[in-house]
Amino acid sequence: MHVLPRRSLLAACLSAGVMPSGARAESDVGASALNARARRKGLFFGSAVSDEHLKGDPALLARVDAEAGIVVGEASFKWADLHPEADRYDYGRADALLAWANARRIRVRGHTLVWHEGNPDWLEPSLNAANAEKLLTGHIKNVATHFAGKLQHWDVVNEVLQPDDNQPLALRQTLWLKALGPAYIDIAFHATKAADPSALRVINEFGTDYAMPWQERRRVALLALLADLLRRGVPVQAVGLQAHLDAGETTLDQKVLSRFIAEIAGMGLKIIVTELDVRDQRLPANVASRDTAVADHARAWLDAVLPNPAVLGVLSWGLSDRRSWLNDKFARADKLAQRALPLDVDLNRKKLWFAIAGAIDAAPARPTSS
Ligand code: 9MR
Repeated sequence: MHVLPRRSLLAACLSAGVMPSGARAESDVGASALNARARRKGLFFGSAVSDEHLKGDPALLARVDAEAGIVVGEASFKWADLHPEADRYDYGRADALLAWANARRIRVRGHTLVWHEGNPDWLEPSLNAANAEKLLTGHIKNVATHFAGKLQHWDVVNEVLQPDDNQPLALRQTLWLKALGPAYIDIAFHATKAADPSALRVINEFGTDYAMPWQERRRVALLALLADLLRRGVPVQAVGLQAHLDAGETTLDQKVLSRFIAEIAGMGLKIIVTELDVRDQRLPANVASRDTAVADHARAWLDAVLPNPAVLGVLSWGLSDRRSWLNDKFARADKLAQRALPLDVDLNRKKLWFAIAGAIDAAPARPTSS
């Protein structure tokens, strides 16, 4: 019975757009957690988990358990982790994440089979036009077979676009493009399907969030690439939108974004928000105003994306500000930690958590929703 007042307090706070002061992590997990809310709409919510957390942060893992219906390894399914030497695979870290998730009935997505980063040192120097296809299909066959039937999705290729590189189809100039040409994408999707037909096959991409010209070029390039792949029967099934957002960016245009989503959906593809976080590098230090700006920005983005029924769910790139790649790549000048993720360093829910919850609550229920 004591649950009712707490839930109505939360509901009141949500509709007022504020977070209850003194809200405590331990006191409000459970039915109102993000994945539970998402499930009510036929969506999912999940988070990236790093190996460092899996090994040494049980408190954070307990919050992931409470909030997430799906997890993704921040690094543990990349080449560097899985394939450290040419003739050796190491499934230790990825299997540990899988075992942790399985024990909690949390699903797992695989990230990623092909990327120009996250590769072992041996790979690029040993790659040439003659051996590249064998290396690529060999890796995918080994890895996707190892996890066959155990993963919800595979990011088959990651970040393949870079219009500034002036390559065919606006593809990024990478080790794989140099060795195999654009066909490397086809090869990767076919090999993944052959090894694990059940995981949803995703092309994962960043930089399609804002109306500014360089992101407009990336949206146009992605739509053209998808059309090309589908026309040639490449078995791509979904687009992953990373959603590394920037609260200091002023060109978020919900109409542009929802039209883009609708174009992807119109091709018969699903959409997953795969790496949501909100950079606050350009915002003043004040925590309360940073949190509000971050939350409002994410809410505006999600409100443009979640209404489309092709969108399956959302994952954030980490659950708590205890760790974010943004502090390495986009460090604030004042050296303060970014407040980019739903929970703060003490694992308390922030305004961003409430913004995600509100956007999920506002999304229309999917027809498959029970
Ligand atoms: O957050 C990840 C960081 O810890 C790793 O060092 C890095 C290389 O493996 O990858 C980061 O994650 C990236 C993701 O795999 C793809 N999209 C961009 C993410 C941030 O760089």
